[in-house]
Amino acid sequence: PVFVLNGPNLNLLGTREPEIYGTTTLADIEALCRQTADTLGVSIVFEQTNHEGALVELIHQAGEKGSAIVINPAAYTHTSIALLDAIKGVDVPAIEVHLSQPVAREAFRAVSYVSLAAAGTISGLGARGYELGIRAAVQLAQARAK
Ligand code: CA2
Repeated sequence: PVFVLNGPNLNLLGTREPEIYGTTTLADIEALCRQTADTLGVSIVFEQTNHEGALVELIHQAGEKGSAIVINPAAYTHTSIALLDAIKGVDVPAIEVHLSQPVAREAFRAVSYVSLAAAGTISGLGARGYELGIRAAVQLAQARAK
């Protein structure tokens, strides 16, 4: 499976700050991801957690049981060397996804530790970024398997 991982506060999507994050809920995004995976003939594991260590463990699981990672690390993007090291430590490609365009926002969002290990980043396209992220992740995983 492709592991689609979501970081802190993304469970609140669709309830607040619609001007930044839209009205789409995380359940809507999960449905879009499952639809995309079905179209591509792959399975997904879809998880959200507010805990940094839990994300580290999910990345490890993806390294053991998954073919690729699509991750929106949310605020941990800008702070977490632990997530960076976890992605570096597993042998599967990771695509970083953001709903908003972090570099166009506050200065502290311009830095991404996760980008140092990600194969690519999709930002600013809302929920559609997840679909594009899954497509990119599957292509990278298939290219590796050849
Ligand atoms: O644009 C993104 O996807 C972010 O990863 C979202 C994070 C933010 O810290 C990153 O800089 C960019 C925040 C996710 C929290 O989402 C909320 C949604 C509704 C209400 C409150 C928070």
